[in-house]
Amino acid sequence: MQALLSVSDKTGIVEFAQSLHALGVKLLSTGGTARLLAEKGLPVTEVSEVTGFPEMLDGRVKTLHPRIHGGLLARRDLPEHMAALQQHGIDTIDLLIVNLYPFKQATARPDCTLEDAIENIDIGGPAMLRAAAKNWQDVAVVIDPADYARVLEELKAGQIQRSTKFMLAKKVFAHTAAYDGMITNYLTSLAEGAENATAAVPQRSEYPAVFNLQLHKTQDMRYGENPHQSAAFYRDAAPVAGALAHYRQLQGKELSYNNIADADAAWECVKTFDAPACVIIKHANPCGVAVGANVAEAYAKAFKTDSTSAFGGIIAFNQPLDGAAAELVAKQFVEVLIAPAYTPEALAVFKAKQNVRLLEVPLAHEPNPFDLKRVGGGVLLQSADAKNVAAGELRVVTARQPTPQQMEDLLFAWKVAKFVKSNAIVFCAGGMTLGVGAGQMSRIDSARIASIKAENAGLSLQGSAVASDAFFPFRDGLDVVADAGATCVIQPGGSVRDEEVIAAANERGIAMVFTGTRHFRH
Ligand code: 93A
Repeated sequence: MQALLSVSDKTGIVEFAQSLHALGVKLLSTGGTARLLAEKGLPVTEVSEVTGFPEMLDGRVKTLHPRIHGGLLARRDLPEHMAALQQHGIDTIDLLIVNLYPFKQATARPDCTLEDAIENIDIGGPAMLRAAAKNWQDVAVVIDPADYARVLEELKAGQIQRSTKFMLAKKVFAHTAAYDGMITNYLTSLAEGAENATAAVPQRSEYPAVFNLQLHKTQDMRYGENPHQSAAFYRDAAPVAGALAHYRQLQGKELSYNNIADADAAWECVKTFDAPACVIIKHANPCGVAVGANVAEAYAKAFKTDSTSAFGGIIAFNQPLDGAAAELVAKQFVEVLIAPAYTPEALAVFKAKQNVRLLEVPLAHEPNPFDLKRVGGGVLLQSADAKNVAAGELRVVTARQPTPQQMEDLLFAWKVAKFVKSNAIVFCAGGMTLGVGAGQMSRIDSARIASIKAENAGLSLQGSAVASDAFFPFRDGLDVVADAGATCVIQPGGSVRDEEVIAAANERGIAMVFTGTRHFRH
């Protein structure tokens, strides 16, 4: 058996080669890798000895040769192929260990010139990788040092398993595709005139011209948003810490498309609170959000906001769900529960309700790197709305100052409003939502709906705090929330009629705070 080793990332390569040698595998290698192995006393044949050509053109041509590619591509089951190898005196290469020039690291350096980048484009490596992966039944190809151990283990046991070889080949094509994507992204994101620059070339935007998201399908769904639509869940190759994609389903029916979308909305919202919190989502909007002394209290408060809509809702907690909270939740019809953990008592409560989907997601606060939306013929890409307003950015614009209690209510309402579809109006008090107006084309209608919902729930808005995700364009919206009983308001400000709205707030004795930040959500 013959192995060819040619790696830029030399992590673990010496130990791996030593083990291969101990198993009687013949070692073939390129310049730098061969030197390293020889230094460690390993018998290694240089590729240049096999090809009869020295490494040429500053290493640009090392392995690009029929003696190498013949050994990789020949099908062992075809006598004609094997006869051709014999005729030309070519040995088979049965194991290929390659990783590529570090293009990503090179171009991440601020002083990287176009020439540096170009020199870091690997040609021979991907050619060998693709050859070996194409011939996966006969050649095992290892691109990732993390796979060295598994390959060795199987070799020691006799041979590399067919399933392992197929897995390794798939990894290669994913890798070379990503590698080419990286090169395209880099080149297409360079500022104009880059081809003539000799110094480091700046990149134009954090968004490359070719969008190269690495996704893996993890789940096929029975259907999409509606039963006549097909759907699947694709997970980022490396989801950020705390993302819903890390979920582990402990019980319950299969998750649907809408379940996952709503679970994400619930989880992203509940994660923004430090105190024990509960978020109940219906059709992508919060219909109840609350904090409490514990998760049971948070749930009880959140449920009160809109117990009618909470039916069949998606409920998330930011702290482990305990038995007391589980007993309360189990009284309502719930589709999905999300929590960082479940106590044994909580699990026992849901044992009798096997239809309830329980998701466990490790809690962490790394923001999603971006947000994307499908539009006809393309996608819109933006950074995620990760902004949390800082105390220093708040500006009281009215004669009346909010009391510390009002300020607390306002900031709570502001946090919730970010997760409500625009136009969003959110009444709150005492760490809970009282009325949520969502997804209306007019802000005044959202305000009316929010107050009607509070009334329907039997909740008083007297002395409440209200958040508006964007500015009030006219004083009419403010009048609606004041009529409903709100005594303090939080909103971005920035309307041409701010003066009119501030005057209205002063007239009605309301304290109003501007955040300077808008939270549209569509
Ligand atoms: O410059 S290349 O594109 N031309 C080649 O023929 C070639 N063959 C292997 N780069 C080539 N390689 C790459 O060299 C490998 O993919 C690996 O990253 C690197 C290992 O070089 P060395 O063993 O000299 O450190």
